[in-house]
Amino acid sequence: MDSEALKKYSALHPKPAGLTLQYGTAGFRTKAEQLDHVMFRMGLLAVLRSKAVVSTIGIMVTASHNPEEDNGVKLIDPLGEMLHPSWEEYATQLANAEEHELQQTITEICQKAAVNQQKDASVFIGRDTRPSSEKLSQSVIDGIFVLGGQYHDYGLVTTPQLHYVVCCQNTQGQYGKATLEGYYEKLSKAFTELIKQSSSSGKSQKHLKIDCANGIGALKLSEMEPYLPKEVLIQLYNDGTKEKLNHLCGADFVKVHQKPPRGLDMKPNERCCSFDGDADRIVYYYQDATGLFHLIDGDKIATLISIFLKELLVKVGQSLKMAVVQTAYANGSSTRYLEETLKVPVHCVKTGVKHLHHKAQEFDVGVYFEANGHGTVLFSKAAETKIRHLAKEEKDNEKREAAKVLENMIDLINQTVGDAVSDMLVIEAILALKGLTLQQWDAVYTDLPNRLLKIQVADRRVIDTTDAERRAVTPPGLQEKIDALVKKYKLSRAFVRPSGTEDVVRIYAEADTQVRA
Ligand code: NG1
Ligand code: ZN
Repeated sequence: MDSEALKKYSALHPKPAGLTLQYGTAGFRTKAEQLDHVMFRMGLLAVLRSKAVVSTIGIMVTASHNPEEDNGVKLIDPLGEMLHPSWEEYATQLANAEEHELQQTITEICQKAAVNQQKDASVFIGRDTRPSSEKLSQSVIDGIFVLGGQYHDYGLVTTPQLHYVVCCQNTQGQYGKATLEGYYEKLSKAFTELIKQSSSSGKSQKHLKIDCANGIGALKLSEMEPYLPKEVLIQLYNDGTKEKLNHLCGADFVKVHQKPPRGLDMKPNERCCSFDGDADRIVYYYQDATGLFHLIDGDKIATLISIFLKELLVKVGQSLKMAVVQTAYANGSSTRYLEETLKVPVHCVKTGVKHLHHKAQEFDVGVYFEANGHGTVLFSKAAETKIRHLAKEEKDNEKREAAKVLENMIDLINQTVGDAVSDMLVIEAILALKGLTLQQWDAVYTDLPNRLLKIQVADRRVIDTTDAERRAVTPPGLQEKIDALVKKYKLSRAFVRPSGTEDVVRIYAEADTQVRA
């Protein structure tokens, strides 16, 4: 390491005095003007991580659904997963080191994490459409450069696209080509194959209105459109040419406010969906004939996908183990439907995609979604091999056809992370194949009335939780009070937990009526 160069470059990206930040569930996230030094230093860290695991590492500049003035950064591990938890602490240390401690902190990380500094390093970079993202990604590049790492700047990409190319690169192309064309080709080929088999011959494919949150989703969907079959009619709204990113629109806005986004004119029973600012979340919705708004959230998406996959798995007749992974925020009706009607095991884990992803890896087919619309499906290597073999060799027609559908689902789903574009195509394919309308999908179960609030307290860390964040162990007496309230109402459930991404405590409750919730 050239310590003079490090000093010189670091001085160009000074840390504001007294500022400390933490690498949380979503990496670093705060006002964009506070992040320049963090970007430079995450460039450094990406090089160290790359040397440590001798693979390409991804680094994404985005603050997802947060306001346009914010920004953030997160690292992507070799197979497209979130950064390993043991390195989150190094990220925090490096971001908060004072200028004169920087070199020493790097040396310490190298020792603790057994980084062989002689190894080559390779980093893939991506960014969202925020006005601050381009300059901030240049700061990342400075960090990579000063430690002698190689990099490829993918420029404007969705978060899931960067996860995808990182995975492709590190699996020597087994997962696909590490380019955006490769991504579009793989997904559109699988999608085209799938809807070929739909008898409604594209009828139900028509007119999907997509609210792109004025973000990257609009750009990337436009790029993808030429690859998609002609029958797919998507109309893009909030494409970022007029309004601000995430402002009164996007998946988070629609989910939180349970109302349509601004800038999308919705007619009764039209199929609509919203992406978030970096296109890793999606929710569907429609307005019924009486003007009532119906949200179809991540729980209903997980349910639709589970119904579809379960049918296929039964048809192929292999004993492949499928499960759904949820968080405490999953609506009680979805859990009950999955367990009691569909007879699929459901597991509840702590909030945060890394926990869901990790749990889902335990099954042959692991479906995971957060209620807010972030999720995907994971297939074990063994399951994938079996399915691909059956799709080619199976003599029984029905079994072979079912295996082929599963094979295309495997290719259509972005298994590295939740992906709004991929999830949207999965949902559209399932609706077409099953000939389902949004209303029919929505009617699979009825959500329990619920309420999600946040409050600011002096120190949110006084609340400690257990049982996948569903019970508070501290402060003393809190859980007993919640239990006493919950006992009074039918079908009720409530919990509080400190947020991992904001300085707030979240309060969730559901019951048989809205008033009781
Ligand atoms: P926190 O702030 O820890 O509740 C929020 C979301 C999560 C997840 C993360 C990461 C809710 C209630 N919580 O976590 O689901 O998406 O942000 O972005 O939506
Ligand atoms: Zn996002």
